Amino acid sequence: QNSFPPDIPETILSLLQLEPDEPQIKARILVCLQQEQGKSRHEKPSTFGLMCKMADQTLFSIVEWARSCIYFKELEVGDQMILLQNCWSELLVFDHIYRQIQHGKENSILLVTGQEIDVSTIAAQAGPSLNNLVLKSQELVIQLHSLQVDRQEFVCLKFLILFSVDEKCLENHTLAKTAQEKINAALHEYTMCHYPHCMDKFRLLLLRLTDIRSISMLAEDYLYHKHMSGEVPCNNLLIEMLHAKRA
Ligand code: DR9
Repeated sequence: QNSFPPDIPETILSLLQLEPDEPQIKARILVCLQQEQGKSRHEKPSTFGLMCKMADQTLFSIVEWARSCIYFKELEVGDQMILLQNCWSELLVFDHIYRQIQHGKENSILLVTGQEIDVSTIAAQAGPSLNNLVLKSQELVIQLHSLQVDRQEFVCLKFLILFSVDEKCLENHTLAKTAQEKINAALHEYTMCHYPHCMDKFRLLLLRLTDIRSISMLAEDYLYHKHMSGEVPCNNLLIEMLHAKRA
């Protein structure tokens, strides 16, 4: 495959170039988790604690990605905060979902660390809320897989999630509106050109954003309850974002 196929819209090419390097992120997070395990020599950190750290670090790299994004980087910090507070959990969920699509196994999930966890293990260890979350996300993985969502579409959807706020909430209405319109148009053109046999792909892809939204809301609720029962480690970016949104 050519790395610069001429028939990919310019906007999508520029988003592809901003894609973070997954092996690099994986390595960084692994170091972070090792440090975490070294810290508490007496009591082994819980699975949950480590998973929180992992999600936290993933969120850091998502924020870094957003700050490098076209349009986003031109916004004032205030507007950037509004956008990120609105979508951080959706971006985390979508990141997780896309990793599962690439993983391509229904009976296990793949973490950013490269660790593979059997769904049966989760069924045995997790409570009902977490189980429901994993189940719902596996269903979405299957749907998106059967839609054959590709990397170009993935970066567009990520970008649409980042800008999925009523532009009236922002100082810079025009820029946000332009960003949404540009990506929508690019994604539409791309799907029509590359999947002509599936005229509806654009619409079907956008519909799935609703599922990501609802899974992310369940995930926030789950995390909030864990936080309230004192299980989430402190100094956690996830919790900070959770509070910022509910405040
Ligand atoms: C807020 C948005 C966050 C979205 C984050 C998506 C990325 C998270 C990536 C993967 C989640 C992997 C889940 C791994 C399961 C590990 C094995 C297991 O089942 O451990 C059980 C342990 C405790 O379970 P419980 O909370 O249900 O309590 C059980 C009770 O004590 C006895 O009945 O669960 C964990 O360790 C889960 C850690 C998740 C931490 C990440 C925080 C993010 C918040 C929500 C995650 C929802 C993920 C669903 C996938 C989209």
